Amino acid sequence: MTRMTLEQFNSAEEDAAERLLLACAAVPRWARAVAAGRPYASRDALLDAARTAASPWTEEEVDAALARHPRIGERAEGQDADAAHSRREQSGVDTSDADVAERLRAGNRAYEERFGHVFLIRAAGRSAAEILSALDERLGNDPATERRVVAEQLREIAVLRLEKELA
Ligand code: 2AL
Repeated sequence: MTRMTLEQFNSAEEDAAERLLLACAAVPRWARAVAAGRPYASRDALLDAARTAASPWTEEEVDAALARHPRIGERAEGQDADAAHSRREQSGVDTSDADVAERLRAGNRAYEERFGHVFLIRAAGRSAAEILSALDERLGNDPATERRVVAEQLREIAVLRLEKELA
């Protein structure tokens, strides 16, 4: 998944740097802000800047980032860099287990009915059981609380993806 070293990222064309960032989170203002902060002295400085520029994201930015994420349990198709990230992140979710697949389908449906958008969680490092338990718990959130949780999960995903891109 590594596409660039930090040195390459620092000296890349604006377009290429922004493209790499947009695969981490589909938020153009964020990608522009992080790209404009180059050069970064270290990976940590870059990751800090990525976090800062994402805190907060506007409601519209959260919606834009959300729209690029497939449901948990649904495999992202295609060659886009963000689809490859998604497949890797969801590799711990075993949908060949019929019980897991059915519980995810039901949970996703209940969540979407309650909140009006896809259930979003940083899936990397989480098993299906952990994800299902988080889904259950989050169904009890009020919409404002849930909105904050979603934004935080999107930030976590973005920063983890950036770490992978720049190993
Ligand atoms: C995803 C995804 O594709 N990767 C990840 O960490 N979370 N999707 C989702 N609906 O939460």
